[in-house]
Formats: sequence, structure tokens, C-alpha cells
Amino acid sequence: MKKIFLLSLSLGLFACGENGNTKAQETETTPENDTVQKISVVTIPEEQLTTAEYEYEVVVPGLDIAWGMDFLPDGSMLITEKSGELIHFKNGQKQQVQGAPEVYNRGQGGFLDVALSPNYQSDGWIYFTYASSAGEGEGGNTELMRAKLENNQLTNKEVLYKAVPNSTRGQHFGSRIDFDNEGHLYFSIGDRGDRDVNPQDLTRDGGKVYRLNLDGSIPQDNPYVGVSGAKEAVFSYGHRNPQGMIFNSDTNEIWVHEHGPQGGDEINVVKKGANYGWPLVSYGINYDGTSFTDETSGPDFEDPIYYWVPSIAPSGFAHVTSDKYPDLKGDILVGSLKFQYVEHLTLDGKKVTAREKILENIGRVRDVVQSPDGHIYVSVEGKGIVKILPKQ
Ligand SMILES: [Ca+2]
Repeated sequence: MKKIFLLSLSLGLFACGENGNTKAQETETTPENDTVQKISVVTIPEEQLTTAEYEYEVVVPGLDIAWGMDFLPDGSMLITEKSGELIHFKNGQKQQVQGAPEVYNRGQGGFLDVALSPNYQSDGWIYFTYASSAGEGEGGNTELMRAKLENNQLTNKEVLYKAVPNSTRGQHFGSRIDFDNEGHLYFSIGDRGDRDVNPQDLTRDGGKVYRLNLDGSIPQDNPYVGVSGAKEAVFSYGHRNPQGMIFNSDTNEIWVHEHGPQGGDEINVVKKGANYGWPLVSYGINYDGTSFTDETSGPDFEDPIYYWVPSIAPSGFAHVTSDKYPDLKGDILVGSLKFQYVEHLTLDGKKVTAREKILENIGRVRDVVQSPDGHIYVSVEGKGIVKILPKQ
């Protein structure tokens, strides 16, 4: 397994990370192999958060917590309600799909993401993640299924992955699903509230990003194939709770964002076999104000490209490739549960250079998706799904 060791040139600069300095703080780590691109760790303070005016329209009203959504080729939508319903929204009507998986609806667990196969037109597969109580033990853990949609019914259901053990803890199920261009599916599972046990242990589920082939088999070039005891579906580890995932088509990489503790939500570029550090290194502190680690970085850990202080509680992640929003094109959008807006982060390559609020005060944002026709849809808890209207 190839491992990239990073030399941290400027750990000391981070001592000023939370003092309200109004300049974007940045440091650089230089890989020993200097053919690899430099990584910048950036945070931009709240004082520099600007607001953009966009109109929106409510497209699907009357939803509770619409956790995930995707679009069928006819333009209709599949929507997961956290409580367990799968909704097909077509021609202005909501229809409940029959045969949806039974979900363990507790705390942050329930029906989570939905994503159509990149080959949907030819293979018809739809992928789902949800909290499931299948298997031994009380409680639940995150499960990945694929199925087909026929006559408003899920058919050909296949469970592709079930994390173990079940736990009655309500925290950190993840989960988002996305795909690269090489026939792989990626999905995330959070640390399940067991931060000291799961994220750094490759023999345990939780605190990981997983990679499978589209049929659920393990890619033979996954980093821990053949490693005794390891979960061979694991692609990267040391994550806390990723609830946003994109395939960045400009860089050909999977990116995730993940909830930090108090402060320290992160955007990470997912690399094979990399350790993202949780809970050994973090830019955050405990919610009671105490520090659990003095370290923000280290030679064995992959740095985030961006982190938020204070936490915005990110959920939903979109990479804008559409021409319909020239101000957003090439950039990324992140939903904020806590501050109830969509955050637009301007990108220069992999470097975040500016942050901006869109749909200020709209409500808790759960998901952000660009539709195949290039519009941006946002799921807002208690409101439904809204479409951001391009500027005239
Ligand atoms: Ca980290």
C-alpha cells in the first residue's frame, strides 16, 4: 500500500485559528514526493461570509425530513423521508413507493440517501442507505441496498453491505452515496457515537468511507484487501460523520464533508487508504468547551482542505457543473442544518477562496442536489424541496 507522508511545515500557525482573525487562515503541507500537489488547509471566518440573493420556488411541499433525493430519467424524483417512506414525485403528485426497506428510525438514523446507478438507463439499479436493525444485537447500523423500481414497487432488492455491530446509540450513521467514473460506488458511515473505538480500527465498521463495485463486490485494489481482520470495503478511515459526498468531475475525486465536534467541520478529499484523523487530530473542541486533543494535524493524517469554526452542521453537498448559475459554476454547495442556509464555497482548484450564504434563513438544509437538467434542488426540513431559480 502506498502511503503519502506529509511534512507539516507550520503547525504553529494554527495556534491563532480561533482568535477572530479576519483574514483567511491558511497553511501548507508539502509531501516528501514533490510531484504531488501541495495541499492547503483553509478556514474563512464568519466575518467574511457574504450573502447572495437568489429566488426559489417550492417544488415538493409537505415533507418532513426529506433526507435524500435523486432524479429519474423522466425528470421525476425519488425522495427518502427519514421516517422510512420512499416517495416518487411525478407530475406534481407524491406517491409512496411500496417495498421500501424497513428502517431503524432513531436519533440521526432512519432512511438516508438514495442514488441512481450511473448506468441507470441500462441497468435500472437504485441504491439506498438507511439505518437497519437487521442482524444480531439491539439497535441498528447503516445498511446499503440496491433495488429496481417497477410499477411503484421496489423489486430485486439486494443488501450489499450491513455495518456491524448494531447499537442503540442515535448518533452518526452517515450516510451519503456517490460514484466515480470507473465503476465504483462510495458510501459513508459515521462513528456511531463510539469515537474512541470505531474510526481508527480497520476491523470495525464506522468512521469510514467505503468503496464497492456497482454489484456490491469488493474491488480487488481496495487498500485493505487481504489484510487480516480488516473490513475490505473500507477505502479511507478516521472520519467522524460524513453527511455530504460529491464526485468532483474537475479533479476526478470523491470529496466528503463531515460534522466535527464544536468547530471543526471538515471538507476532505478522499484518498485510498488515508486516515483523516478522527478523534486523534481535529480543529474542533468538545461541546462542553474542553479540548480532547491539542493536535490539529500530524504526519500520519490527511489534512482537510477546508474547516469551519464555528460548525455549520453540514448536510448535503453538490458540485455545480451546470451553466444555469454562472456565479456558482465549478464551485461547491453545502447545506447548513444549524444556520439554515446553503453555503456557496468558491473553489480555485482544491482551494476554498470565499464563502457566501444562499437562501438565508430558509430552514434546516438537509440535502443539495444538481438535477440532470442543471437546476439546483434543496431539501429543507419541514418545508419540502425547493428549486433555486437562476438569475434572469
Ligand atoms: Ca480530520
